[in-house]
Amino acid sequence: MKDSKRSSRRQLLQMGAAVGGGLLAKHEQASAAENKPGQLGIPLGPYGERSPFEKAVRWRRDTKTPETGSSFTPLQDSVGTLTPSSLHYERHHAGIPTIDPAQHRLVIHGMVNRPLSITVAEIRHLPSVTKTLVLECGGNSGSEWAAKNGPDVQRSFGLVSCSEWTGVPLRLLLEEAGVQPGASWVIAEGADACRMERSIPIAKAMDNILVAYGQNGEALRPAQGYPLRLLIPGWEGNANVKWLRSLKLTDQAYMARDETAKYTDLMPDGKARIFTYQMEAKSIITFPSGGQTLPGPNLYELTGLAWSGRGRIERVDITTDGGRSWVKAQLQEPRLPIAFTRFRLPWRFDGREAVIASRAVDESGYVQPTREALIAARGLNSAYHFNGIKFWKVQTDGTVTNVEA
Ligand SMILES: Nc1nc2c(c(=O)[nH]1)N[C@H]1C(S)=C(S)[C@@H](COP(=O)(O)O)O[C@H]1N2
Ligand SMILES: [Mo]
Repeated sequence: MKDSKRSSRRQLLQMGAAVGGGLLAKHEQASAAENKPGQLGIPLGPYGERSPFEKAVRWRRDTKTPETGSSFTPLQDSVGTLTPSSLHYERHHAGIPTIDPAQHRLVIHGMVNRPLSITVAEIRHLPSVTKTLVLECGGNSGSEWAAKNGPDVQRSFGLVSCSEWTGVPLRLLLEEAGVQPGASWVIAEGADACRMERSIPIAKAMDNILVAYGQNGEALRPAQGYPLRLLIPGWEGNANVKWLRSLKLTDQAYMARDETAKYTDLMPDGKARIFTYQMEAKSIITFPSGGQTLPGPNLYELTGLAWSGRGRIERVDITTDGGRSWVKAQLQEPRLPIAFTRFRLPWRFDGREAVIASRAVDESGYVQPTREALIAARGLNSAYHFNGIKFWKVQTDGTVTNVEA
């Protein structure tokens, strides 16, 4: 502990010493005239677009039907802690339905005293809550179970994003409907073609779930569930039903496809872990990461993102020697619970091969495990819920790859 504190302070001092010469390459020809100050720019527009020079896009694997599949957030290009709505990862089982909010209804029925059919306008007028929350697919980084050869942070870890969500507490709507004694589950159903369903225990439904209509200061994007979706803090993406149309109170779980055939973990003893909703602490170095190249030996800011479904990130440790020693990274404040926390560490690349990784610790004391520890506990049958430590290799020429390359 003491050692890691001292060495991170030493690295900071090194970085400080380099400011004022050495961090930036010399550009002798640079001049302000490049901006052509005499020329008018383009006109004002009604809805913003990013600079044409910015190229970060979601990545998707080809699927038989273009409507289904996943697209991955370019985490390596992210700065700060929020994901722009336009780059939020997507996971659709039956395409993105086009829903007119004036026609849409949310029905609350089953074991309730007063079945409700609520309009979107009514929901938007109820007392609201805004929370910054990570959303992560239970299948994110699932390819890491089989091998450590993910080429880059986007394709291996990009099924996670962080937005500011606004909505109504689900509890408020359930209390309005009057939950009958004995009702122990809420079955949520989407309005997409597959009518995706998930079963949610009543205790969580009465705790902190949002029926969200807002994302990053505007309405939800269609891909994120416009006009209404569930936002379940800390729980796997799949349970966060989009295009929400129905909430049915029952006394048993539905055993829907996505909680039986999918999003369960087959353990080595042949039994499956099921209803494993909560996502655990995880972190990933985004710079330097696979596919990037360091232009040469120099001081760099090593940075990345950490998050936990259980709450705040307490600490992130960094290794640059393959896990032999660890130092504490600086954490961006405020550290919001169940949200991206950016970590940073000044780091000198001296031209020798370096194997780097981050390890997150959350406020519950949970420590992000190694891949080996996860495999020892859960075997290799699973495709879901991988949160192992990810190592990148910085080669002597500055190229960054996975550790198997
Ligand atoms: N109705 C409906 N809800 C859904 C899905 C879907 O296909 N249909 N996909 C689920 C899965 S698997 C995930 S990971 C998240 C993805 O949310 P996003 O596309 O907003 O990132 O939504 C969940 N909710
Ligand atoms: Mo998912």
